[in-house]
Amino acid sequence: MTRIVTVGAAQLGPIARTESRAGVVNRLLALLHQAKSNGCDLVVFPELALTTFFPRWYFEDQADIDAWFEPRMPGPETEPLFDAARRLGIGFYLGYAELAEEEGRTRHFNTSILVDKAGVIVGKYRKVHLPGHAEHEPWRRFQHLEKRYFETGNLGFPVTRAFGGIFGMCICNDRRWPETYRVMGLQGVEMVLLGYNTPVHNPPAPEHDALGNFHNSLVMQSGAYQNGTWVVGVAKAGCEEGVDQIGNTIIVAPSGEIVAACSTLGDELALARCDLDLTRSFKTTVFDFAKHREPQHYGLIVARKGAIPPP
Ligand code: CDT
Repeated sequence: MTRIVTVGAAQLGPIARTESRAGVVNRLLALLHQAKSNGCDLVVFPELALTTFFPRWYFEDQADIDAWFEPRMPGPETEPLFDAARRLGIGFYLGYAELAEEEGRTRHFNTSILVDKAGVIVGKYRKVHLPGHAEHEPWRRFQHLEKRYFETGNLGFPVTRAFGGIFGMCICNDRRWPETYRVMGLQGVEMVLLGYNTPVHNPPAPEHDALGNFHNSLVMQSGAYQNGTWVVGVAKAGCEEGVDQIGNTIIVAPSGEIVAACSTLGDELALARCDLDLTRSFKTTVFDFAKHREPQHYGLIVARKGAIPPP
């Protein structure tokens, strides 16, 4: 049996601070059309794909912060994406900054949505692992203020039935954590979609800078193999407002092998015909969780945040 989903990993090059939402959406539409003419069912865009990566700057005024967020999805600038999805019959994953009115207050999340071929939102995810810091740190050449601008996601790692399979989402730093894939793996995920903005230089650990692409591939390839799932990881790449970001957009098979990759740091589509049934030979053999996983023998369950057992 084969269940083929043809996926376009739509890497973006840099987005300037002054670039309008409408201008960015035109770039996304160009990639969507290119994907459709190459037979894609689904296109994956990066994290925070509608603007420059704004957490690299320190803002105090709430209005200056909120200007980067979308109060509605679709909104006036993003509606053309949904219209095109409907007209072309192609789905997409989109990362954006979400302003939500919930529990009687305004909330800020780093969010992604999954839109089906009818242009309907069928899945939503809010980033759980927020990297960086909450206060201005002037010693850094650029900031990484995700902990200041976003709340921790409150939706867990849900999976969605779509495109003939079981789909999950995560965002950027989530991809470095095995729990991300395993929580979705335990729900039978067959394809994990994710976007990222990853600076080449990490100010607190410059000794890791040369390993950026290696770590990027390492975490997605192991997450795929250890859970018998496809993983599609898509960068916002290149030199954005003076900060170099890695590219290395890849599509990873359930075997852990990379089957498609971008080769530039600009707007580029990498394509793969992904057979969701390839997940079977991993999920029913070496990673048959029901048969071989032994959670009752893993010892102390450390569920508290940051908890490390005493020496
Ligand atoms: N956007 C994002 O999550 N980026 C992080 C950078 C980590 S360094 C603070 C990442 O894990 O790629």
